[in-house]
Amino acid sequence: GTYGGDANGACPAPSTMSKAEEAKKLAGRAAVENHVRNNQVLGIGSGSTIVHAVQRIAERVKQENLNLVCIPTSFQIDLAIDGADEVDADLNLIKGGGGCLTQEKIVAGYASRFIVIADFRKDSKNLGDQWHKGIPIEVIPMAYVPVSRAVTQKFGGVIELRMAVNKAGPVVTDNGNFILDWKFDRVHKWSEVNTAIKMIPGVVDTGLFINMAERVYFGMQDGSVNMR
Ligand code: ABF
Repeated sequence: GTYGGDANGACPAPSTMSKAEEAKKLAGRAAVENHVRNNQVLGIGSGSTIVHAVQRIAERVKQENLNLVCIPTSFQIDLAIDGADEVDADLNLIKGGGGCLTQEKIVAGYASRFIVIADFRKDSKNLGDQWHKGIPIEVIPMAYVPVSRAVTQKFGGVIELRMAVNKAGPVVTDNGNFILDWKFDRVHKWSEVNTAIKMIPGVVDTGLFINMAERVYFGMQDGSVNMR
């Protein structure tokens, strides 16, 4: 596919990039138009797509004098909006290209409604069709070797410890943990795989978001917004 990834620093070709940026804006603004209401508590995710949603929220707060509370984590969130790295036909997601998967899952998990915004490059029938950087798994640092073995022995594929851009050492998450990127070699039953990986001692969470998204807004190349 055309996806080159941006959360990890790899850049797609410039023409794709601007189309994608425009598409992110479309998706982000459409979701805010349709779901944000006065007096809500909003959970806000991370990434470059969510920036456009936040800009639209700010405009609406001014124009419509909305009273909103926006927080990164809470147990009383009405609506959470976030980006994703890949979305399959059943609205299962891969997230965590930027390394914030655990916080993002907490926010999404405690929100009454979870809406995803993405550009057209993230739309896959099966996970892996578009995104080949794998599924991020956040691990307690001392466990990264046995967790890597356990995952690949059970489910195949290869696992890499995510390294800092300057290669000086592993990426350390906001929670003080490491990230493993599991490059799977085939389509799996993701719900079962997610549960099994979460049961491995040392795993904090996975970038698989199963049955969590209620709706996804894809900004398209032709200026339209596709909803799923
Ligand atoms: C967060 O930001 C992450 O889960 C995902 O990796 C990334 C998507 O970023 P972008 O919107 O920049 O593609 O949503």
